[in-house]
Amino acid sequence: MKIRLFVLLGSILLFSALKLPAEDGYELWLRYLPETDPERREYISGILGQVVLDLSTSTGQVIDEEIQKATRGMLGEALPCRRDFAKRATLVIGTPGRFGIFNTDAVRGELDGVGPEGYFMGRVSYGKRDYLVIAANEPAGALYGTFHLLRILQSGSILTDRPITENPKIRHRLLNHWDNPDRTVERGYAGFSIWDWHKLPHYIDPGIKDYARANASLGINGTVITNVNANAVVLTSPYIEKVAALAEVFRPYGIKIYLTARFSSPAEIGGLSTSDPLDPAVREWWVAKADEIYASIPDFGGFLVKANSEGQPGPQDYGRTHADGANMLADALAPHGGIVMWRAFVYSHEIAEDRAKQAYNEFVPLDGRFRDNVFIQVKNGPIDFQPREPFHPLFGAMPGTALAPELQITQEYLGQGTHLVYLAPLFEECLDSDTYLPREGSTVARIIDGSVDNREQSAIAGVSNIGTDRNWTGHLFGQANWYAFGRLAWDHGLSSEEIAEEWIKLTFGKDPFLVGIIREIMLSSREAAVNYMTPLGLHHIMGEGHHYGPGPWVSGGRPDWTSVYYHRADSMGIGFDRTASGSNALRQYAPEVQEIFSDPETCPDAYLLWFHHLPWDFTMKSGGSLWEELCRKYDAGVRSVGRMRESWQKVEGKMDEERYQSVRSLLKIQEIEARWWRNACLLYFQSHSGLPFPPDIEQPEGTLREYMNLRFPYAPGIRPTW
Ligand code: GCV
Repeated sequence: MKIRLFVLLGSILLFSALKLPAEDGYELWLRYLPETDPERREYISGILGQVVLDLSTSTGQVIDEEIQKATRGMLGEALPCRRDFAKRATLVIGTPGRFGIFNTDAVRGELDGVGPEGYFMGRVSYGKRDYLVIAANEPAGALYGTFHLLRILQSGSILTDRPITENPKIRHRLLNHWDNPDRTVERGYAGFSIWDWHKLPHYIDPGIKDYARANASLGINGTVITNVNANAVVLTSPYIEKVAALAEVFRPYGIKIYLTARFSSPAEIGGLSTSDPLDPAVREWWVAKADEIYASIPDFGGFLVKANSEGQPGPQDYGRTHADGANMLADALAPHGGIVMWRAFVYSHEIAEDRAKQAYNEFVPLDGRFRDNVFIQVKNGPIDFQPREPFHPLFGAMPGTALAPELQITQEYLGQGTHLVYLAPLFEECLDSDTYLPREGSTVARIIDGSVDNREQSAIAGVSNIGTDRNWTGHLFGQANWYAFGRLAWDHGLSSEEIAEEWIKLTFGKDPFLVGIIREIMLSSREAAVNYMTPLGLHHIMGEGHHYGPGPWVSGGRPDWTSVYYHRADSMGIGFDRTASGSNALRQYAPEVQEIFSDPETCPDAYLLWFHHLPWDFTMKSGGSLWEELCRKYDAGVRSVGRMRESWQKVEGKMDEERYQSVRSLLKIQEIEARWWRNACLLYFQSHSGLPFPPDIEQPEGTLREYMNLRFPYAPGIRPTW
């Protein structure tokens, strides 16, 4: 009996010793877990054991803090950096001028190819020894280099003999928060806004610093902290003081703060009778406002503007153009080095034109008329962040204007806070699209990074998925989308696979089995979502207002906010004809692109119903009919989620129970909701096609009426004012 008890107690002790400590996801990919492998510990202390660092700048100080945090975590002891050069240094970090080693020809030569935010990392001979060096021209570069090194050390990799030189491919790498002053977040699925306006400027939540660390670790160097559906209050003096307090926290991390500028601010908060951009008093008001902001925030980034779109005020209210509006703000910011991000997300139901064509029609005639410090911020596709869209035709069509892509990290149309959908493949698909403008090889990435038009200025924006939830993004895998955006903004040449692998190792650990399983789940997840939501080029068939769940039956009211406008299903067929026989949106693309998309035989299935209205019995590349293919795609989407769930079960015990269970539960919801999408959409489309479901798919349950009657009055993230 005693022996049995002993064995039992022993197993309990052993089990609890083996159980991995609980994690809530707060540490993101900067977990710095204890390194237990003695060889690895030795390797890490051989690099971080004695770091010599230029501590004279605030960025130097945050590098020191990060290295102490990393060593405390990985080695169990915080190792502070030295401010003076030491012969026993294991790593030297800094910029030219501070330590002699940075003034050697070796380092100077390496820095020749390094831009303002870039860095060199490699071994350099100095005196009679070799030192590992992270050298940069500016402190921010040294910080990025440090995070790169920490990523290598955390993920179980090693530094090779080959030196590393990195430069960001894009100059302004921004998050866009759609956060309102009342702390609600438009299309936010991770709680409330992290900006606590009520307590600012005197109280700053410690999480703000962790937010800055996380962004800097990816190279994100700017953040627009307010919603594009803007509130003028953020431009009033008390709010500028609050914004300045946040800017103080961000500065050492190389992050500039930006605000959304409500176009009607001069009239709303400035006491003027108009906000006409050609009115001298209005122009002066903006100049004075910019001066006021820069007096408090000398490194203020600039303004993001949504104008004459979805009810927002803009220059057209006064008969002026987008260029008039953007240039007025640009002129006010230019003396301070600020930029304007002017959004091209414009469309109107009053114009009898395919919504997909409207931004192009409005902006192309203005090409070359914007100031040098204006970027036109263009969503990846011509409608609105759908699970899949072809690239926006504006890319390549405005060679005289700097364009910046806007990607949506928050999953407004991709399962919101409950679905695991890894978005890097979506981002990559857009960035790698060849616009053929002006010639083959002019991918969206090369247009926006300036290489096609030899443009120095470049920018990219990602609509944030960050909120007050303890794990920042609601769904743990939402973190991967923040991570992927940041990494691609730095280097759009990285692949979704590489980024996924990096993130998994940093977030869950380097066990190859675990990495393999999770990578497979992530890489299949976006296509799964496309299949169970909007396969074959369908788009905009989600529930009304909240955009949560399926709503292919949505009709009535503004046509361009309905689903029937987009899928055009009837008894004959389905799809939006955007060829010459229809809206001819295809004409907005280069001839080479038109050639691929204009013929349903050559048009990739992925975009088929985006560009074509086809009969239900149209023969697909697979040999089956369009109707059968549509049913099978929806079904395949559901099956993929089933496989994702099964795969996830295989990693049980390979990570802490808390994070494992949280993802497990959400995957269950995802499978239920994928089925819901499939059933509701197929039952609806069947009401048009009148055809039976292929016998080899799981037959949709329920009735169309039941699905149509579902209501979600409290779905999260809806815009509060609408
Ligand atoms: C910020 C879509 C979203 C809106 C969003 C808008 C935009 O319409 O549903 O919530 O508003 O895009 O990008 O401006």
